[in-house]
Amino acid sequence: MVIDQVKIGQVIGGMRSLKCLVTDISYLDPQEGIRYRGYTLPEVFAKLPKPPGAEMPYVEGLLFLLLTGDVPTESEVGDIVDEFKKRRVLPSHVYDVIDAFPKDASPMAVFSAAILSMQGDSSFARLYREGINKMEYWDPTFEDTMDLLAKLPEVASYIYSRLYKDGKRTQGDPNLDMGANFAHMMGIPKPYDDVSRLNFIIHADHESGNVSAHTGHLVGSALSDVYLSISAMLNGLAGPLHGLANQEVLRWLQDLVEQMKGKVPTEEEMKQFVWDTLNSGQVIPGFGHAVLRKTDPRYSLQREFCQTHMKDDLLFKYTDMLYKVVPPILTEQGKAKNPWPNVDAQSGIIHWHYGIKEYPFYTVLFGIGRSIGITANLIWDRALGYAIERPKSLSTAMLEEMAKNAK
Ligand code: AMX
Repeated sequence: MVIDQVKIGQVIGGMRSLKCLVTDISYLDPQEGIRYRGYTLPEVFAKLPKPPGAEMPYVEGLLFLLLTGDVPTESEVGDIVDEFKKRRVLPSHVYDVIDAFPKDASPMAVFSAAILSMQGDSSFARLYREGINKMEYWDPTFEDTMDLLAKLPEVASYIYSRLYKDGKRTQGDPNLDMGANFAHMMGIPKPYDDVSRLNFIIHADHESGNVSAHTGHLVGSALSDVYLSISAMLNGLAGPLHGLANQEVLRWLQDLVEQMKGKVPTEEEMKQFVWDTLNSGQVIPGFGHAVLRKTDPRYSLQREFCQTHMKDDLLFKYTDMLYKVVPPILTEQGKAKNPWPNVDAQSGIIHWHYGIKEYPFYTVLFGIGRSIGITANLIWDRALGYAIERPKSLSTAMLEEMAKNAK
């Protein structure tokens, strides 16, 4: 049955909107934003169990929801929290790998390499070598997922310490869930535990056609294990048009703060700054989206958090003014198909507020969250026996010939 037609514009234009992937984990509606297993993000945040006293749900509960489609009970979440605690400890060579990078290395490159360095522990790779039945592939993929997700906060916080701080290894706290433990290892007090939970949950999945999710699926489709697939997807996430955009937002805002000598600009001054950026041939970071055609609900959830916890923050005031000023300007300019803000317009300023001032690290935080959705997809890819990817390429001359014949 035909479900789509392929246009030349899509073939040379990044396969935009081509219906050629399957996932049941999430669906991105252009008007509504992402749904995880059928639930909008506000529903996810309302339904998932929360740690005592927390504003945001357990990240571990999201993994349960993405894998099963069911909202977990407190005790089901508790099981995953306990499993993660058992699997958190890093092999000592991971510290050596991180230490081997120069201090000015990209934290995404270090993150990707650190994950790759644990590939020798893959249960899937070992059992595959031993001849496991393909009906059982999903099981060691699940084990690898649990092992890797449990370790990501430890890896990331050590990269932060090594590249930007004193290089100390902070021990995880066995009493804490994933979000709170990450805040603890980063040495940032409350409510950064809730920031971590919020951040990991909203970044977890965005269908499977975006660069990071698609890379994870593509590499996994060759039966490469979870470590190889997640390391690869992080390299795509590191690109300026994808995960790196949140640091671009901050760099761009800091430029304006400098120009304004720390004052809040008037609306006119802000409009001028936006036009100057556009007129110099640059994009407005944090605005626009390949699929979305409205304000990103991930932006809105972070904005609500900022309004509750940091409404007097200077950068939040700037960001809020941009929300008012940029969409009409992008509409007037008439190029961007979506003039509304995306997730990245807001996330960097929250981490900055709580003391993470090293922007290159923001994409690592995105990467921890994104790993949850991609691994959930990989487990189902193995369970359903999805095929290795192999789309067909044509030459430009062939496309020209086809266009000529069509005329
Ligand atoms: N500012 C200025 N121009 C923009 C723009 C923006 N924020 N968003 C899109 N445009 C321009 C494009 O550059 C393109 O111009 P061109 O015709 O001269 O090449 C034109 O509008 C049409 O682009 P589009 O179809 O609306 O967007 P796209 O699907 O090609 O790209 C995206 C989507 C996100 C890369 C783009 O909107 C962009 O560059 N935004 C700024 C960077 C950003 O915020 N990235 C984060 C995305 C979310 C994520 O993955 N983390």
